[in-house]
Parts: sequence; C-alpha cells; structure tokens
Amino acid sequence: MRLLTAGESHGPALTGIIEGLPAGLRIDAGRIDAALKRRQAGFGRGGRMRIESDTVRFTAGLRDGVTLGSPLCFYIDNKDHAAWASVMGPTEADTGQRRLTAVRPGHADFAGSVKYGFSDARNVLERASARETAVRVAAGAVAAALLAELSVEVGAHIVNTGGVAASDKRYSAAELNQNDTKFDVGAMTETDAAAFKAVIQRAMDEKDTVGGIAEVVVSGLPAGIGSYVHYDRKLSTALFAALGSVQSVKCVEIGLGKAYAPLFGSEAHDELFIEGGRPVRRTNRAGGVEGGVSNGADIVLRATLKPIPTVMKGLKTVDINTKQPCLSAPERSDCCALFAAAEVLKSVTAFAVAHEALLVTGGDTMDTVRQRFFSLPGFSV
Ligand code: EPS
Repeated sequence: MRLLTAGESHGPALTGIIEGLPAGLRIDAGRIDAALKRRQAGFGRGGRMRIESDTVRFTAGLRDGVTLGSPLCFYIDNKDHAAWASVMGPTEADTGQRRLTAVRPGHADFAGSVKYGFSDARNVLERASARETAVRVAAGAVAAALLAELSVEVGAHIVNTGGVAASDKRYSAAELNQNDTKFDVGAMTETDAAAFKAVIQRAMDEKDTVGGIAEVVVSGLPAGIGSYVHYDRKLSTALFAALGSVQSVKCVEIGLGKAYAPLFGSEAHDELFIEGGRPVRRTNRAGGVEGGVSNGADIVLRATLKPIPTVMKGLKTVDINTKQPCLSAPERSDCCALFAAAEVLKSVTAFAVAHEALLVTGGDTMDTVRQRFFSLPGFSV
C-alpha cells in the first residue's frame, strides 16, 4: 500500500491517493470524518481550526462504500482558500502578497527556500505545513478499517507536555480509543489533563509554543509481522519511518526506547515463561518488536514532537532577501498541537501496520486477506 498526498495549506484542497488496497473493504466516511474532527481539536490550537470543518470526499476507487481494488482517491476542501484565492490561486495569483522572508527557525522556511531558490518562503511553508496531516488522518482511518477486519486496533495518547509527564500507566489500544476526547489535551486522567493544560496556558500567555511526547499502541497484531531477514523489511524500520515522517517529530522510540540506556541486559528484556502450556511474557519492554518482527505483544511506540516553530513573540533570524537580522514572522499558528498529533501518529501507524500486514498476507480481496491473516502461525503459538 502506498499513499501520495498533495495540497498546499491555503490552496483549494488537500488530496490523497491510496494505491494497493484490496477490493471488498467497506469504508464508512462518517468514521473518517470523526477522525478528521479529532485532528482539528485540542486545547492550544489556532484560529484556522475555527474556519475549517474537514470532511472527506471520494472521487475514485470506491463504489457504494466498498473498495474496488483500484486507486482510492479523495480530497478535503480548504475552506480558508476562499480568503486566500488571490494569493494561492493555482493558475493565477498575486505572488507579491503575503510574502514571508523572515524565516522561522525550526520550520522548513530557510532550508526549503535555499533548496528551490525561492525568495518567498510562502512557496515552502504552504506545503511543509502540518495541514497536510489531514490527508494522512483520512488515509489512516481507511487503514484502521482494514485493520478492524483483522481485529487489530491502534490508539494513542499524550504522555508528556512541555516536560510535564503523565502518570506511568500502559493502556490497550481499545482503552485509548474509548477515551478519545482525552480532555482536549490527549491525557487519560483528569489530573494529567489539568497539569498539561496549565503548561499550554502558560505557553499561550507567553506568546510561545510547547511540544511533548505521544505514545501509540497497536493491539491484536500476532507474532510474525515484519522481517528480520533484511534491514529494509523490518517492522521497526517501517514504524520509525512512519512516525518520523510526521511534522515536528524529532525522536521515535520503540518499547523502553531511551530508557534502555542505563539498564543491564538482565534488566532490559522480556523473559519467557510457560503458562498453560504456552509461552508467555510478564513484561513488554521490547514494545512488541524483536529483531524487526512483531512478537505478539502490544506494539508500543513514542514520538517526541518539538514545539511548533511559529513562535508569536518571535525568534532571532534573518530576512532571506535583505540579509538583515530581524525577528521571525508571526504567522497565525497553533500554540500546541499535541492532541491533533496523537490522532496523526495513530493514523500513520495504522497505515504502516496495514501495509506490513498486507506484505505478509498478499491477496486481492478482503476475504483472502482475512483468511490468510487468521491462518498465520502467530495465532497458534
Ligand atoms: C494546520 C493549519 C495551519 C496551521 C498549522 C496546521 O493553518 P494556518 O497556517 O492557516 O493557521 O494552523 O500549520 C502548522 C503548524 C505549520 O507549521 O505550518 C492544520 O490544519 O493542522
């Protein structure tokens, strides 16, 4: 399965094409729209989210709500384009308007402008914007529908906001999804939510931004998805790439991740025991992946997101045209997008896991995929 995305933040629409979906998968557009709505929510988001009401429209690959095996094509309108048509019109635009030359440190503005020789970073930021993640959430909801047929579920929550850590408790994907409003800040408990909100409020008051850590959990995956035989076929390779591709992510961990560093081997691994004649583990430090292959435990991933680079009070920078020192441009943006990021990270994980499952099963139709999936050796250990 492969996803192509297209679209500028203030262009007419965002578009996605998913290639490689089996035929016979029922898609509920209402569920996709619910995921898109969650991506728009969260305490600390900016003014744009009051303008948009993201909904998916299919144009190919679907008939009567069921996939045909052909490329699935969809789009999400940018309502705000109406206000930007003269600046961002695809065939005609006044490129002298809304220029951004005081590049924002941490954003793609500088590196992207150098790469393409642009004198206006608008050409960069429109595409680098996290608005693109709307397409990835829609695609992730399609992948989640496929995974649901295989009894695999993906959930996510926020475990750290601006250095404030949530209480240390592991949840299943189903538990995470049952509580999908998560107090508007991605927290699972009221106490954590209050602590997260206080940090975000402080950042807002100080015209600043704040990042944090999201945890993603995949439940229901049997042992044997992925591969140890080659570096680029490891499940871990796919998961690192998927989470690492999300805007603002600077670190991806599987299982204990960075917390492995101080441990000795005798403390670091998940020992095996026999219970009722079957091999079991009492811990999941590996995060469900050993040697690049799923081991039957929940997959547990963490992604650290840097604070959003559009800092309203400004950062020291230079104007790329005048080469004079200045403060970075105060573009409208979010103070904290962690709640949305949890939905995005859950979505890219669902897409990657569905892709990996299909690599193992093959199959043109959902019937074949289902039958082969539940016959995998991982279900009879
Ligand atoms: C976003 C839409 C954007 C930003 C944000 C994500 O809307 P606007 O630029 O019109 O305010 O709020 O983009 C960024 C964080 C970024 O780095 O560009 C969205 O739909 O998620």
